[in-house]
Amino acid sequence: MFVLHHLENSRSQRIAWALEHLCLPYEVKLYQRKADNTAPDSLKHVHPLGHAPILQMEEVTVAESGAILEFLADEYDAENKLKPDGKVALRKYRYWMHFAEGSFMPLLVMLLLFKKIPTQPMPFFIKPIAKAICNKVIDSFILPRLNDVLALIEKHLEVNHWFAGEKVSGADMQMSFPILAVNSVQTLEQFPAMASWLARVREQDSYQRAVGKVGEFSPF
Ligand SMILES: N[C@@H](CCC(=O)N[C@@H](CS)C(=O)NCC(=O)O)C(=O)O
Repeated sequence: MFVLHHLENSRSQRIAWALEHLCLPYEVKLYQRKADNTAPDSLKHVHPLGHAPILQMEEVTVAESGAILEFLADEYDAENKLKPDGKVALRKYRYWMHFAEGSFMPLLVMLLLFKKIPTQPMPFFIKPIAKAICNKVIDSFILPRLNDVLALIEKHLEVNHWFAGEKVSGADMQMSFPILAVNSVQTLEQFPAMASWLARVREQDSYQRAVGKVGEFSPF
């Protein structure tokens, strides 16, 4: 029996989807976020960084959503339901698996932080300066890069049903979290291929079962 250490409203949703997709039995251990939205210290008893997701199976503890998906693919995926076996599909799978946390999520986290900084308590005369600096970073650095990322995803999904090509894979699971995060703050009207992909994701039985157990991401 797997234990999925799940922080509410978090990336662990990806792993619940993968476990459901592979029909593996698991128990969800839920952790509530602290008032500042960070993880409770109790998660550090499971892994030193205390970030979710963390998956445990007997004496094995795996952190990092990409590494967890790879672990499940290597050890519990005889039918290649998570990791495709064709050369081209595998290349796409690998690219998007890494892209999600390497190129996409850092921009979303930066955006969240730079939007949050000016709302924090500070001397009143500093606030407008903090706001101006943060807006400058958002407009000149984060948004242009985020727009490039979204355009690249849209282009890929215009000609690929799933991120790795024809079949749903771990790459869709990994990409689902940042796309849901974007979709939670803006409409995907400008990105019809991404919107159709998200609709297909939500139609998956395994996805619905996962959401039934751990919920779907919603903005803080
Ligand atoms: N790259 C890691 C990121 C893990 C991560 O930052 N998880 C967030 C939840 S979405 C977390 O635990 N945040 C709480 C905190 O930073 O205190 C992964 O993909 O697993």
